[in-house]
Amino acid sequence: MPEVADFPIRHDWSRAEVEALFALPFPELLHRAACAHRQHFDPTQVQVSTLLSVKTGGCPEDCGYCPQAARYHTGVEATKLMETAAVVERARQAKAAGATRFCMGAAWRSPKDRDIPKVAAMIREVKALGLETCATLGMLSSAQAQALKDAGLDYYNHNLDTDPEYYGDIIHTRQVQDRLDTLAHVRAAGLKTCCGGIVGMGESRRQRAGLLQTLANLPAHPDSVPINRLVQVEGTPLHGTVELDPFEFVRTIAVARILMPKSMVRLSAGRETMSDELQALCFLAGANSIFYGEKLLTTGNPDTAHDQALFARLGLTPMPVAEAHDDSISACVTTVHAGITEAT
Ligand code: SAM
Ligand code: DTB
Ligand code: SF4
Repeated sequence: MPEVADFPIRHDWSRAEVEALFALPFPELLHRAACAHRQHFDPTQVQVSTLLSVKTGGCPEDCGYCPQAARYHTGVEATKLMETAAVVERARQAKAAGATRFCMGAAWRSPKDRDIPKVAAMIREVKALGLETCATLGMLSSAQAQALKDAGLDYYNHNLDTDPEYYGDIIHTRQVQDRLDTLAHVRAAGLKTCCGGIVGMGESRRQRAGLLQTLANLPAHPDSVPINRLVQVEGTPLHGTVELDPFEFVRTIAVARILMPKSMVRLSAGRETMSDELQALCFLAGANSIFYGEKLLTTGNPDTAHDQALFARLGLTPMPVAEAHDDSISACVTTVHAGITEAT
């Protein structure tokens, strides 16, 4: 019986190593992921974020999965940037419902400089409610990243979305390097990064491994790693893609947890069509963050009452903000190791 190794923070993962993790027997993979999870987190706590689309639809990009791209006929109506007061009211409601982080999304390729003061005002007021703030607005210049940081932004979400090898099959209007440049600007401004991708877009396991390898080999592991399961929307090129095996989705969560043990791994888009049992497996595999609230950006998410009941049935509790990145929990791993030793 192999020893369960410790889970160091590494940035030099090879594709073969990541593929080997994917190929482990399911119980062994989940066990390793659960150990990695316990090294830095209390596995009963789940971070809870709420999303709001502050500017919907009409996007000039061609991301093949996205209902907000103007070129696809998905029925999503384009709107202008919301007024600050309306955004703050939604943030207040999210806080009252139990969210600790509020993420504002805009269907932009990148914000115009004239948009930044408006978004900055939203960030300042949402932050003043005592919520963590997150924004996802497309590509940012370094000056824009700094302006958002100065307004009180905590996290910036910008995804790699898929393996660099598969990227050209999904998006043609911006390159992987553009995304890496934005992430560098975000890190340089002192913002925390939220960066992940989508699975179930017809990629191979090797390409899922490539996405996670690329995320883990970034100069710093993203603080949050959203793993989205493709929400198939009629009118987008990816509508009709063969569904991913649910166990393969769980494996993706587990490998993300092992590669990035200190990051929040978010069970992100796609929960609305997941069973409670599948979500429970994802939490066992090391997911410790969700989007909470009945809408993502334009598509649905489980009812809050359903999520509250699921947390109660599984003995999960919302993670208080200060608990993130608590290194003092590593003793749990020792306990698990001891259990293995005794059992063998
Ligand atoms: N427009 C900005 C951008 O693309 O950077 C920010 C908003 S964009 C909607 C944020 C992320 O949502 C995308 O990078 C993608 O990972 C995710 N997303 C969009 N449509 C999705 C879908 N149908 N299923 C799963 N995730 C999706
Ligand atoms: C992320 O990785 N997933 C969220 C958030 N970051 C912005 C968005 C999911 C969008 C799902 C499709 C929609 O609702 O439009
Ligand atoms: Fe536009 Fe973002 Fe959708 Fe791509 S993912 S089409 S950039 S809103």
